[in-house]
Amino acid sequence: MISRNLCPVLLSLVTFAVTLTTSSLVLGPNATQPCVCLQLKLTTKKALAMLEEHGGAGRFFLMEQRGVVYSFSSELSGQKLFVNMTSLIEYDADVADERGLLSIALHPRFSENGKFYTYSIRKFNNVQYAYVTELQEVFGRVDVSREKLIMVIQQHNVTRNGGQLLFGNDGYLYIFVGDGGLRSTAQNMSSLLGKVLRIDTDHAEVADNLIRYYSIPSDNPDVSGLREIYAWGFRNPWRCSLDIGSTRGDIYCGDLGEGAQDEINLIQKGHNYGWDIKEGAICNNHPCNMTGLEGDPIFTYNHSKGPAAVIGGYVYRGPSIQNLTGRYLFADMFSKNFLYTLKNSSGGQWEENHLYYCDPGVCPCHARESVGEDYLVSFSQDRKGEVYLLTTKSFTGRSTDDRILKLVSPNHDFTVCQASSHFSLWTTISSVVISLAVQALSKNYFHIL
Ligand SMILES: [Ca+2]
Repeated sequence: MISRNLCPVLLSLVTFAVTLTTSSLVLGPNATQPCVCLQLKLTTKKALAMLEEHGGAGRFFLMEQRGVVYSFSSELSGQKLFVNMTSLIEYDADVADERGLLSIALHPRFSENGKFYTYSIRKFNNVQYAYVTELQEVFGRVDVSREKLIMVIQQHNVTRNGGQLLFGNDGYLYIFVGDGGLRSTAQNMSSLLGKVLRIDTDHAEVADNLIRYYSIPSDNPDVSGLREIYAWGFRNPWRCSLDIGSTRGDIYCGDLGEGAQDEINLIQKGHNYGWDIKEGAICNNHPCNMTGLEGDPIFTYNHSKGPAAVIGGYVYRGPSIQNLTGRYLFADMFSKNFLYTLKNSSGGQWEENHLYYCDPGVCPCHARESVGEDYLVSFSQDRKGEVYLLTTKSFTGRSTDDRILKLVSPNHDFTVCQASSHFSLWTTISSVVISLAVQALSKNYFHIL
């Protein structure tokens, strides 16, 4: 008799619980905004890059700023040390150091030739330089002592080191160099600082009676300056990426401003992106001489709400979050509640939206992480086009539980999680029923149940 009479109560409690949860389904803090869930993939120590090998065994490589690269299987398991460059580079884990190992790029035919490239900050005779080097995996091992120096660029400060490497659709290596802490360098065409450089690493050539391990692509722009220069006028390009779904090979880049505006740029050959004549859309000199500034940012934002540091991301090309397809995702290190998305509208305008993190209650059971108080320092994209956030708990290099979080689509229907929510839902229902029964018995109300 008890069970028969309890049924309507149980049913209404379950309906109530489901209604509560579905009311916030797939909506962010603002009910009109879409949101994404986060799945923990790896725990690391200040990782700044994660790459997936094209072909071969399909390994992943995870690069930590302190100078270590690990390899993982295609399922992101089986961690192995791949390269340790800690003794070569300048990096102080006790402070918020912007130096260290800042980028690696796999050669387009890495699975055949084992070649990859690094960008790191080092010292030589007590002077600081950005080093671009080539290393090679031979029979599963990388001998750091056999690295080839591709390029060495003097830095004037410990900050604004830039430091992205990537291979374009054209097979050439793109190198994103900060102004090195000396703002006048970005418009100086005799300096490699404050530039995007493009080189051919497959062909060595003789220059000034010396062999160098790269050549200049014949269609690099004619800039009446150093021939490595592909685009210029950058302050501190931080995290640049190739859109793997673009046949043109579009390259996007975040560029950190001085104190007023940060910006996102779409990199085009021979364009001047403004620094230090402009910061974002703001002119630094009066009267403003905009002659020759063709590289307008596609998006700028003010530092009006406090500290800001743009973190360039990726164009989402994964199969699992369909409403993000073709949108460029990026972030600011200090905006902890949302990502930015940019999409080129049919009218050619760039439309910006916020992408919030979902309430965990509407996320799949395996994807209920939150960014919390962590700082987002970089992004990653796998070969399928899925996007990952690289977060850290601290500006120093001492935190050990930094995270790699994969963006995951929220549920379209309410799902009770087997391990936790299912248990807690029934625990809640049971305790409510027992409490009602105890009250009923104690007050002799049993007949109304
Ligand atoms: Ca600019």
